[in-house]
Amino acid sequence: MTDSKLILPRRKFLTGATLGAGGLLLSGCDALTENAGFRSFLRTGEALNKGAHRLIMDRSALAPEFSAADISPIFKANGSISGDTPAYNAHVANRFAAWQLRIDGMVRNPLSLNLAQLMKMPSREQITRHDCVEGWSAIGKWRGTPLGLLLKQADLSTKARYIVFHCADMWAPNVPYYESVDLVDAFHPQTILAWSMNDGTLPVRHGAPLRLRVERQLGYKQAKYVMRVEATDDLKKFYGGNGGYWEDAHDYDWYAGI
Ligand SMILES: Nc1nc2c(c(=O)[nH]1)N[C@H]1C(S)=C(S)[C@@H](COP(=O)(O)O)O[C@H]1N2
Ligand SMILES: [Mo]
Repeated sequence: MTDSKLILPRRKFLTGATLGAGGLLLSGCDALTENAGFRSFLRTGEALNKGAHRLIMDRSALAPEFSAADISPIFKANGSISGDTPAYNAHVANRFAAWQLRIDGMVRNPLSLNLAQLMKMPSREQITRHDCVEGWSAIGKWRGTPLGLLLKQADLSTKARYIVFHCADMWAPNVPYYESVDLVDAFHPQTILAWSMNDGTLPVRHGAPLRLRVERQLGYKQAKYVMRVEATDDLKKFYGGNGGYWEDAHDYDWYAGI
């Protein structure tokens, strides 16, 4: 037996060991998603769009977090830059003093919480990168209430499968912005309803008084102007039935994992 035959497998093994479990998992996913046949399989049909992509990812992994020095000096505001309805504008004028977040649907203990109550709860702070499908990214610091904590307080029903976020901004008559996530993302440790951005109160253009941060997904999932959080067993019950404004309007993937 020659030396090279002995050395080659050992070197392969060392590379694998150095990469670690996360690295190996990632390279496995890359190999799959680089395969054109598998990519088109992923995009086939609604059931697969909601399932296959999620199955090949490590759903509990954390999105990268950055340091204060990485925070973008300019963070673009995109989509709606205000809730811009008479009711929303009245809340802005009143500095959201009378505003309340409603948490209802498939919960045993529906909640109404004002901003002060939300801010008194345990919160999480994270510096993360926002990636918009339009091709820009920005790093910002977010602080907010973990969604999982709120859902536990609301006593989520065992029948619930998705969490829907109802937003203030209307894109057409009877067409508000809305978004939804499954329960894995709802209880992910980095999924928060943020009321602070870059150490200040959340600005109106970035979704005041409350916006979702679901850091393992693309920008359009980060619902701004969240007024109501509703637990449900079926996304077909809402608007166009695809789980979000862009999913209904433009065929965007419901699961926008990054
Ligand atoms: N309510 C609401 N949420 C929204 C949008 C919107 O138009 N309305 N736009 C989405 C898109 S496409 C992006 S990229 C981000 C932009 O967030 P930002 O304005 O804080 O950058 O918000 C998302 N959430
Ligand atoms: Mo976006």
